[in-house]
Amino acid sequence: MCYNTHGSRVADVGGTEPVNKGCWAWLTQACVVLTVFAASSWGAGAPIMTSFPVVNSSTVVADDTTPYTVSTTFSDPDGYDSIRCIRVLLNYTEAGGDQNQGRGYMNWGKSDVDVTQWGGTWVIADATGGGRWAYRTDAWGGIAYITPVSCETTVNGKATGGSGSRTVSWTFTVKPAWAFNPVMNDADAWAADGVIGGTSYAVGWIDGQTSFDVVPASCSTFCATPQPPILANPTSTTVKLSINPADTSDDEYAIMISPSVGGKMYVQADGSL
Ligand SMILES: [Ca+2]
Ligand SMILES: [Ca+2]
Repeated sequence: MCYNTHGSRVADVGGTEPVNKGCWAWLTQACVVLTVFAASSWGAGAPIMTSFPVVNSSTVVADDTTPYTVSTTFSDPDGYDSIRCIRVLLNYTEAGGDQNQGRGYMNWGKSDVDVTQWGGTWVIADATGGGRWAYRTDAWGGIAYITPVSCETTVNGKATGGSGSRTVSWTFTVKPAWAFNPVMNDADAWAADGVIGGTSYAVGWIDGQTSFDVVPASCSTFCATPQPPILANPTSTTVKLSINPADTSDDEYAIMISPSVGGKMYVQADGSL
């Protein structure tokens, strides 16, 4: 579910999603879930996400050396010049408001005012392709889990007077502290257009749809396709889940529910989402 708030000052808070009781599914390492996004306009003038944020590898090695990118695209019916800020936050929805669960926060903006609009401590630099980019150091994981490296932006379509889009791609490396912490992750994105203090459309945080896992070293073996998990004792708020006895407990497992609940879909070690 996506959010769009017209003409408002949307701070770094997320929307809420309806709670759904969904079917259970599960994943092993490097499994990718991709949902086709049917983009639709929320009203004239507002930016529209046309490409979900995605990390360029389904398995990320936490060696703080291998570069990865996370990219997203927004279009705007007024042209790409209308878009003034695009942000990406790793595991934003999964954090459920607990900033300590974020794994890094980067953005792109037309100016320094755009990238620092919501406060906090940022390291700011020029973006390749124009504008400025920044990464936050004092919250949402800071630089404990990633080393931000660079940012590149490209445009397509019209600058003004018609639809145009902007793609932003941030390059980063991943630190060992992120390995299996948690196992499964995604990137969430946000955008705004117009001018601060004037007419502006702010698109609330949109949950990424492509998961990736973070591992301490390159995977040397991959387990076979697992059997369905075993569900038992369902109540209105709980269910008991077991690994299929045909599978080996020596493998690493991640359990996912779908659709997500409040933007959270992966079961943590303590059974919570
Ligand atoms: Ca616009
Ligand atoms: Ca997310």
